[in-house]
Amino acid sequence: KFSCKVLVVGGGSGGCATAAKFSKILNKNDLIVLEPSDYHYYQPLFTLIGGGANKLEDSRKKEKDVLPTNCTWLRDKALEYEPEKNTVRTEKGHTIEYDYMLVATGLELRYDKIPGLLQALDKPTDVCSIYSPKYVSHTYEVLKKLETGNAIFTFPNSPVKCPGAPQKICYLTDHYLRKHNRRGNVKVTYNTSLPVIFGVKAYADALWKLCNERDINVNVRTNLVQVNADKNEAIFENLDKPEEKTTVKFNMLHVTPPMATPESLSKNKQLTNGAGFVDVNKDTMQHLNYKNVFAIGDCSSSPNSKTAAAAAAQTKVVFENMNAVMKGDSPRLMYDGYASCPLVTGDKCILAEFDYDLKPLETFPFNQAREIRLMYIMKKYFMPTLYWKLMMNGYWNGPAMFRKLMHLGMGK
Ligand code: FAD
Ligand code: UQ1
Repeated sequence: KFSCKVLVVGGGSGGCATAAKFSKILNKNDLIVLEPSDYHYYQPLFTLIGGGANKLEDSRKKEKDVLPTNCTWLRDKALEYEPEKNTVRTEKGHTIEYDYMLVATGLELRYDKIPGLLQALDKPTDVCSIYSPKYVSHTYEVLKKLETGNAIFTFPNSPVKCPGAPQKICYLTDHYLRKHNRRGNVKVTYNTSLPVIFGVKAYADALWKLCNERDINVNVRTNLVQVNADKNEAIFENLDKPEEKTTVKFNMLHVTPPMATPESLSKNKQLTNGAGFVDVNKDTMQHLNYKNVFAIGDCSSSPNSKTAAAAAAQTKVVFENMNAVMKGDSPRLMYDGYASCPLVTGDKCILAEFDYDLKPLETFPFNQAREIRLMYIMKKYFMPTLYWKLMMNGYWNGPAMFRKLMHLGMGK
């Protein structure tokens, strides 16, 4: 049995960044991070690994080197949450008692939800996926040998992390094929379950234009339901007419899997909403019923776009508000829903930044809805350093301060 003042469940982007902040004010025994993995991945690099610009090793560090030294790391998994008793039971049979808990378990990849998909990915075949460290490197292998036929990219019928990534890998494929004079022989198709190409109009307009110019076919409300890797066939349903199924032959199939919060969390109806997300106040990130429980990142019910950039903007809010509650005050700091998605389009990038109202909230004082080379350089070379050196050490709360500086006090 363990007990602590602050328990952080999940040592990914949000959990680790916030634990780093707490490690500066708490003793080692007062701060427990519950995290089963040996490695911590910088997932935003997966897109570039899929496109061949980076290697898997570039995206990973040992969890022990990423977590703050001044915390107690339990290499174990949360199995049962008992918020009325302030305890969590773990896979290895321990009970952890906490005064305050931050849930940061992220979203799980549910490749298993699509019949035939796991068999296809585990073989390997012409099916690939940048979302998992297990499959991301194979994406570039499939791309390298793609000469002719159909390249198909999917977006599932579930909430996802980084909703831009399913189309970034599509643009990277198009770019690669053009560079190698193969584009004329390959038909590129993006099939999305969503009714739109992107949730923010300014960026959606730019992306539609780009798809038209590059001859990328976009089908909305189109959902992958089955993969037959032996025959190189994918089956899609029309979400508006579910009885209407189409079978398509592919030479490359890039799959973004359905995602969900871990079942150990979603089965707890006291902590989560109907969709399985930790039921928090979207401004303060505090749980609606348990005032000593907060959530950060992909597993929270706050209706922002699920990105590491959003988790970064939430760390300060969560940290300050948990501290306020510890002092007997009410949470005061408000999260504005900031999320960012560097939409890599080849060797350039459209840097989408927006808030809860799906209105652009851009850091730089120029229109970011254009493809800009400098934004790609930032994504590839600057963001990883910012993540490992600043965010993972509790020093990055998102770019709000720079945005204000660059707009010289004008605007938000
Ligand atoms: P994670 O970082 O996923 O961490 C969750 C942690 O919880 C994991 O370490 C896991 O092991 C642990 N955990 C799970 N279950 C349990 C349990 N039961 N008990 C204990 N621990 C548990 N974001 C951007 O901002 N920009 C980008 O360009 C970008 N691109 C992306 C591209 C791809 C291909 C992917 C996959 C993601 C991308 N993201 C991007 C999204 C970003 O990686 C996530 O939004 C971010 O990591 C969320 O942080 P988190 O802490 O909520 O979850
Ligand atoms: C960001 O803060 C962040 O979190 C660390 C990302 O995830 C990797 C991003 O991709 C981006 C773009 C931001 C926003 C940062 C700037 C400087 C605009």
